[in-house]
Amino acid sequence: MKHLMDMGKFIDYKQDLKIEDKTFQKLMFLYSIAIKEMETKIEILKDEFKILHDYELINHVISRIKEPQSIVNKMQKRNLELTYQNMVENVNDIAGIRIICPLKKDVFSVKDVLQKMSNIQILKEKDYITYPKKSGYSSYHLIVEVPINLSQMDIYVKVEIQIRTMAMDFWASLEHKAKYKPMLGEISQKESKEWVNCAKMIHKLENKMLQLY
Ligand code: 0O2
Repeated sequence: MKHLMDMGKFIDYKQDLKIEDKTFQKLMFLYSIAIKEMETKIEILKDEFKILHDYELINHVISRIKEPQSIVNKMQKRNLELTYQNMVENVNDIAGIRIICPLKKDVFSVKDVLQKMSNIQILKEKDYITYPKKSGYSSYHLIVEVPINLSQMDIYVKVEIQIRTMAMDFWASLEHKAKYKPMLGEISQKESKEWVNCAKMIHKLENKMLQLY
């Protein structure tokens, strides 16, 4: 099994990381193929449940390649030297896919199916649904490796998959805008507490609606 770091023939990992360089673009290209491969698998799963089982397991799927500057910021925040090797080995969410499910039980069904897929490797799991983050954030995270078929070899590339309900996504999307990319400076402690309260309310509402459903 070969990994991205085994692409030394095509990628010079010893160079310093520069987001405008060809090497950076080559790596982003490989991450974008991994996204396409994983997205296809998830779309098939979505359609299988819809068509064969008459059940909406997945509401929608979104994907993105992390912004170059966000990659650099993350590495600097972790005091990592800006090299391609450090990027490939330590930044796990360059290729990211988000799966939005209607209900909490669907989130766990999706992760069970992904865990059983024969051609992907699960590297890491974080269950922020059973154990939400201090911020109130809820989601199920998987770091997986997906094989991409290149002309000369198959390579396993890391993809972060976030699985969450529509209600969790509603909270996370707004909170992310407010907290992670602040236009008007840092948010206050009081505001942070309010976000946690909102997460708790959403959690309660979601459980209540699930019972009704
Ligand atoms: P963006 O803009 O979404 O890319 P890892 O190497 O994956 O183990 P990491 O990256 O610290 O370590 O993992 P973590 O905290 O499990 O997950 C990071 C991602 O989860 C974030 O990506 C967010 O997308 C999401 N996330 C984590 N905590 C919160 C939170 O409190 N609120 C919201 N809204 N989202 C959160 P990035 O890189 O921060 O940003």
